[in-house]
Amino acid sequence: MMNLQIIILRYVSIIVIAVSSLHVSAQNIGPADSKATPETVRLYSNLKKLLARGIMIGHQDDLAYGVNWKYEDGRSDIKDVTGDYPAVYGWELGRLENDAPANLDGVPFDKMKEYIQDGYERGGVITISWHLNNPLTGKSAWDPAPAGSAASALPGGEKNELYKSWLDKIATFMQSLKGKNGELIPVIFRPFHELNGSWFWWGGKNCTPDEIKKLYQFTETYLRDVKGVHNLLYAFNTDRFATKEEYLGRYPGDEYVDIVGFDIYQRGPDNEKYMAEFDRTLTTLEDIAKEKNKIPALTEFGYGTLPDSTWWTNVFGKVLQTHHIAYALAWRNAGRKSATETEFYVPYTGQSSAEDFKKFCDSKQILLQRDVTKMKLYE
Ligand code: BMA
Repeated sequence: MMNLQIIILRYVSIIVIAVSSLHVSAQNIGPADSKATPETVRLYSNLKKLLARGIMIGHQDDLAYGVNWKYEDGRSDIKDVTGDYPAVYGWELGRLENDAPANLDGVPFDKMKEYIQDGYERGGVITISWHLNNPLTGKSAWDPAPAGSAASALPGGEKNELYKSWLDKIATFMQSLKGKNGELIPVIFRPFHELNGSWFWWGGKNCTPDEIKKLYQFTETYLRDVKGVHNLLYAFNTDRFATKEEYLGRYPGDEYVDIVGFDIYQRGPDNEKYMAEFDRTLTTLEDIAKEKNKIPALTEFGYGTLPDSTWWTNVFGKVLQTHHIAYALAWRNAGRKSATETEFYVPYTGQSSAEDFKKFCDSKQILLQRDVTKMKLYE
């Protein structure tokens, strides 16, 4: 009798262990959305494979405008300089929540849709950020006051209905992105970025870690389970950070995240200081990604107006190319913003770092459009 009990117990525990390990591996093989479309699942697994091959270069608003030009069909500052488009195309939905015809940087949403389709048809990757207004005050993403803005958007909060109506518009936009055969275009969605800094209402001192975690979770579950949006991979991203603990302090949980990233800009001429910090944060990011089985990426980077003609190969690339991340997205080439301000992060023809950028991009490890077209990331 005793022996039989032991045998049964042994079998039961073997079955329990087998089932739970199946559960763990099931969690690890697919994206956070278990109902993600086939193209989205393929992009997810191909991004993981690509880590061994190279790093894709991306650019925000690349097809819409550059330094000294706007809305010229087929044009791109990266293409002007290197002969090829970027592999990753960044776009931004801020003001979609207000039913505005164009985003906060003036890009019309209908044009943006066409650019997204163009990039996807070429085999490129699409990522979208959202500098959404403060739901509590109606002012911009940079309006930190008053505390409680993030909590107001949660269920039970006074702006939850308003926030849901914003997400309805995000869902409609995402579900309107279709390829030639009617399939949904996969998008790496990057809401609530730089959430360890205090410049947005969703970050740093302006809300508690618990509030922003809940808001990230609510946003994703609402889009996925209520609105049925299944063409998104979710990127979690901080700004520069000091420690792993800081990085994970506002992390919503493994079941909500596909891509882990951070944003870092070089500010000022101290290359050594920037390189040391960039190297350290990339190493920590890779550790976190490995531990959590996520895809690491540099979700925004740049050195404003590129004053160093060999920055790409001597500074940025020298560090980047010792790491394995899926992509690095340069921020937008807004060009002349006012009499005193010009903004760009990749060179345009004739800019002093243009030759060096081309050299950097010529490296086998650095991937532009043509490289990823060959890799067929959606198949
Ligand atoms: C910032 C600048 C702004 C822009 C904002 C959102 O870094 O480029 O001009 O409005 O991003 O795209």
